[in-house]
Formats: sequence, C-alpha cells, structure tokens
Amino acid sequence: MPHPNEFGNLTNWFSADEYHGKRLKMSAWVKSEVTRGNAQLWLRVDGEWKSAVDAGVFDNMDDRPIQGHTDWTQYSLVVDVPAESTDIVFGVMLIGSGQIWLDNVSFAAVSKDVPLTGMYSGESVKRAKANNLDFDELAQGSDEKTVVPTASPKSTAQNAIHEWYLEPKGEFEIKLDETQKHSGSRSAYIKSIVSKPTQFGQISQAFVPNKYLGTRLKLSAWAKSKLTSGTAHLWIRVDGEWNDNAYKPGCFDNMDDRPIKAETDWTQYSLVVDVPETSNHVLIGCFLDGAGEFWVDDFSLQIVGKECPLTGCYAVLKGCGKKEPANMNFEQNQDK
Ligand SMILES: [Ca+2]
Repeated sequence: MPHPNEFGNLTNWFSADEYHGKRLKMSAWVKSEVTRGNAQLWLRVDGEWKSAVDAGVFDNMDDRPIQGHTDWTQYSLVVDVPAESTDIVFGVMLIGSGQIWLDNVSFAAVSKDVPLTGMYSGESVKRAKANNLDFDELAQGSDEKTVVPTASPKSTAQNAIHEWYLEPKGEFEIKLDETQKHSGSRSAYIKSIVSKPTQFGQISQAFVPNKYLGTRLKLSAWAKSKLTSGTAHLWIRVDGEWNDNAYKPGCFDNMDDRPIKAETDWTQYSLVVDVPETSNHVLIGCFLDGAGEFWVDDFSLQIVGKECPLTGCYAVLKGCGKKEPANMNFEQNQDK
C-alpha cells in the first residue's frame, strides 16, 4: 500500500451463522482504471479469536492486487469460517488513484479441497518473526541466485527470494544481487525494466507480532539507490481489527515524507510504529516507485521505548501531516 492517503473503501457485512464450520468462497467482478496504486477485494471472518491470521480467515489480495486498466474480471477469495465466527465482513478498496467498478458479489460454501487464498492463509504468516532479513539465507535445495523472476509466473517469482513475497508486475526485475551487499553474500535488488513504470516493484513479508504486542517497534534497513526517476521506500504496516480502514495512524510508515531519491550509497533508514495489543500481523518491505535500481539489505526489528518518536506522515492523522481540514468548500483543484 504505497500511498494510502488516497484511499477509498466500500464495506458490507452479514452474519456468519449460515457458514459455520465451512469454507467460504467470495467471488466478485471488478473492472479497473487504476492510474496509481492497487485495487483489492478483501474478506474477513470476525470472531473471538486473538488473531485473524492464526485462524486463516482473512484475505485482502495483498499478494495479488489489481493494478492498471483491466476489463471486467472475476476474482475469488477463499477463507474458513470457524464455528465460533460472528460476522463476515467484506469490501473493496482502492489504495491510490483511479476508478474501480464492482459487481456481482456472491458467496458460496466450497469443499475443503479448494485452497485458501492470499498471503495470510498459509504457514508463512503464522510465523512469530520475520525471516531472512539479511537475504543471505537460501531456501533448501534451491539455486535462487539464478532465478530471474521477470515476467515469470507469480508462483516462481514468489520463490525467488527466500521468505519474501515479490511483486515484479512485469515492469521490474527483482532478485538477489551478489555484487552489491551491505552484509554477508548478497542483497535484495529491484530494477525497473521499462523506462516509465506505472506500478511498483516490491518485496514484502508478514509475520504474527505476538512478542511485540503493546510495544513500539523500530524497523531498520540499509538501502542503496541509483534512481533516474521517482522514489524508493521502506515500509512497515501493523494490521489488526482496524483492517477495513486499511491502516491505523501510528501503525504505518512508508517514508512518503522522506523518500529515497536519485543516487545514494548504503544508508541506514529507520521507521517507528506502535503495535497495539489487538494487532494481527505486521508487514515489512520496500518498493521502488520509479525507474532505476534499488538495493536493500539487513532489515532488523527492535523494541524501543515510547520516548522514541513515531516516524512518518501517517503517525498522527490520516492526510499526511495536515494540521487543518482542507478544501472545505470543494473549490480546490485536485492537481497540486
Ligand atoms: Ca546480506
């Protein structure tokens, strides 16, 4: 979610009673004219459990957002509905700019043979910590350094950097780079392969923040850039029961107020967020929103004291640091 200050969400809900103990598939048709960012359907089963992630009852297409211009396409989200569920909440969100149309939302119980969807359904997000933060660990039996995920199927791309999700979107090459590194043998590398990318090249991973609940958390990472246009960003987002509002002030930073530009040598950046007791999972990552090359290495997470200030323009209030409400008479032009 690169620029959530431009964010729209449509939400609805109904009782989970009819689907207790069943696997539920939501299907919906979406047409998009997204000029920047992502459109994502989402589906969440609410109940008494501590973490939506543990229960495998949440999908928001974080791993497969709708981008650019697409004709009417049917998308499906599959979750489990535990017997103790109370409500099923769903919607569509546009994080960015453009237009989306939604139609024919339907729900059906499906057999357990139908796989759960999304990056919050599998083992990966049941992890209690982030992994391979220095990019020096390779998956067993793999030869990842030879994998070039450009324009390859998503499944291959996702395996290209151990423990990380990759979103090359056909406009970026994302891989490990042994020629540039801050530590060990390699770094993660994002390079645009078109002159004017319309999307983002991103790597991310999620984990369950059990040991961080109630704390203030600092994400640090080292990055190096050779950008010819645009910006590069590290980001961290803490998700919880406020998911249908996409982010909670103080729980999200993407360096929108201090992006990495042009050429920089290895520099350490830090992002500080709060992890409320009701958090479900934490996502960390980085993205290139522009053209050029970007390297990242040595992510680390550290609990800090409350005297350590929150970072970023989403720390306090939606609207990226605005101190006053704006455009109350609707006369201001959207173009800056
Ligand atoms: Ca490294």
